[in-house]
Amino acid sequence: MPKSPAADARPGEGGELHQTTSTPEARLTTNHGAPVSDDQNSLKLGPRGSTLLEDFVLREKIQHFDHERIPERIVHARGSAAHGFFELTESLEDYTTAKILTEVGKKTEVFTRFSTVAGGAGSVDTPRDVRGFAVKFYTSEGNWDLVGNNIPVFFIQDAIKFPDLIHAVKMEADRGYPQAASAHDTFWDFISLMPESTHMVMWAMSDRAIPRSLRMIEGFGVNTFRLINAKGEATFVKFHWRPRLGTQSTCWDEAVKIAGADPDYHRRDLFEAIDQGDFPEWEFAVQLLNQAEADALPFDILDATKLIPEEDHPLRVIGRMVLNRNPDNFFAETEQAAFLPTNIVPGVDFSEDPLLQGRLFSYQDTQLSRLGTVNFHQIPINQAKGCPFQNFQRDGHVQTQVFKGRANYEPNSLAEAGEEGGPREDPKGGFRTAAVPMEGAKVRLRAESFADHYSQARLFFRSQTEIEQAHLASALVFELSKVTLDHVRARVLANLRNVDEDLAKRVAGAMNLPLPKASAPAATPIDLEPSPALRIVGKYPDSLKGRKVAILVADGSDGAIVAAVRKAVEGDGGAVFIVAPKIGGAKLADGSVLPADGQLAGSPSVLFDAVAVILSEDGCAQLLKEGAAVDFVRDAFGHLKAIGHTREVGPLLDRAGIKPDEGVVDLSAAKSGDFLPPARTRQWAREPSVRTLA
Ligand code: HDE
Repeated sequence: MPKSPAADARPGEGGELHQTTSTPEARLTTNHGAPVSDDQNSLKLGPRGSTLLEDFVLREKIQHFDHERIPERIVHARGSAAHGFFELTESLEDYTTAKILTEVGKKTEVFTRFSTVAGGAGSVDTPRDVRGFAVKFYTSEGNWDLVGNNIPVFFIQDAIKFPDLIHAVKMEADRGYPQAASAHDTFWDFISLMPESTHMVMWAMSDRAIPRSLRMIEGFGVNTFRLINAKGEATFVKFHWRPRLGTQSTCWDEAVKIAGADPDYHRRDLFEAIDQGDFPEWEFAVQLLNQAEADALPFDILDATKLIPEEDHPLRVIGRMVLNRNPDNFFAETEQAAFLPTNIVPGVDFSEDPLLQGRLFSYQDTQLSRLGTVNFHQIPINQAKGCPFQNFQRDGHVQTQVFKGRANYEPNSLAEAGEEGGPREDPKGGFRTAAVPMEGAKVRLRAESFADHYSQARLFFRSQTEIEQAHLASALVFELSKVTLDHVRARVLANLRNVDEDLAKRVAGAMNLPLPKASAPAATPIDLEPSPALRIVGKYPDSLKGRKVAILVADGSDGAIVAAVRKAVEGDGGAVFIVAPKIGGAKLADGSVLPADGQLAGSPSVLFDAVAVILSEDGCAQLLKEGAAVDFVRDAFGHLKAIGHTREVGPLLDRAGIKPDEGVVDLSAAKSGDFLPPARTRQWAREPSVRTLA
């Protein structure tokens, strides 16, 4: 009986192919096993050619290379992933029969892929964008894919608008730019005409869309699902992931510079953290609502542009996810991973959310053009590893399983003749759709209960701290200033007036544009109780765990101060990165050489959470001539980071125009530990002195 190919691998029977090995006797062969005698020279007529068509070794190698690329994902093309496990800490057995949600203490393998949405596979990691947060749980009842984002709501209410949304945000059709950016005409044109997108736009303009690290983002299932218990009762559920390292972001100017300094900033950060045993972890939580509670919400629980405030329906933490293993091969795993919202387990069910309903078709379908075969579930990363899969589906492109016997249909009675008859349905344990009563006429209509497009946009904006509101307003100014169509800008402003008068005024004022008449909302917005849970400022964790501090040194630096800062930072859970003008390191005052982790020009301060500049008088004099050194401290200051420094660094700080504040710590005078409190957060109070915010 066919099983998960990984289970019983035998050559020719599916499962893993012979891997390349690095033992001395390992022999280079063609794909078909013919040993290769010379991998340096093609077969020629004489040493100077011509090359012969007969050279099957050359042809096979080049042909395989020619076809190495596959179509990238139509959205979420740029992604980074890791393996790990999920562990349930609290059972939901009153609500669901799903084993993954009831077997406390059981560890289930997961593969989690994070992504940006708009950019291509080779685009940078730090654009202003939503982040995908897709988790594949290899459960004992089949794969469960929770394909979410780091923002709990979506731009549109109905799947039929998805192609329009994505066409609008991607590179403009005639010119092929901008790449990985929403700051352009077509995106804002679409947004301005789709008021339902306003709530998500608030999130996308907030600092959540420029995360510090993939290890520091929240995750949300976005769509409403149902849990089904043993009695067949249904409960609405929203899924949440909360990072142990807290939700942290970058500054916009910083994100832009990181894009140049390290386009792989997030991918590298995730890979290195896991490689060094610093495993990222998330809490898994649910919000549960029965029908009466759902009916009492001031919006429709099926509307994906709405969230359920935590203050009204608290999160219940039921498990954790740890990512502890990097993929062995980026293409085989991260690229070929196929996430499907239709991958669901008994005890969990969909809701009628019209966005989710469309997703149920799209993901399965897109894999055909991306992975090229209906058998994409046989690719190792996609196999149902937690359990066997067996059915009567056969053949197709790249079939890797060798099925035995004649049973490829059902019902059959072959077992009565002693032959293998194959699997049968399981009416008790199999997946069952909740018998939710429904009736109605066939219509193309948007429910009245979906009409309020502004109340939650207002809720989000008004729930933010002043700093976050200013960042959000400034992001709108940045994006709309890149828009070239006056009428589009005006329409966005007209819509913003329904969110918050002050916000609209600030954005218009910062663009020097008149405030147009407010647009007419489909439903009058209401004032909801602010939700402090929606803020991120003021919630950074009280340690440097997961963060990186750069120490800039040069010849003559004081090794004792370097050692003290290193001890303090590492003692607080942070990592230290030594930056020096030369990669070979710096000769310290005591004559010893301190090796560098990075050279100054290639290690700008945008890549770190805080910096310490430990220079002698001579060292500082030398670095005054280096633009990269001046930028190093100027950017650190501009990006609201703590700067620790020796007294001799004064001239460099002056050159960078820095007026020391509480976040600038003289390490010659203070204890190195004094550097820690400012290093653990951003110096928000400094911001008005370094840039004008809307
Ligand atoms: Fe997706 N989405 N999506 N999406 N989505 C894809 O599937 C789609 C939506 C999300 O790491 C595609 O395999 C439609 C919401 C993530 O591989 C595609 C609609 C949310 C990923 C697709 C949505 C998401 C995708 C492209 C509206 C948050 C990356 C490649 C009805 C809950 C998964 C692929 C990965 C990927 C369709 C809306 C999250 C085209 C039609 C809402 C994280 O099938």
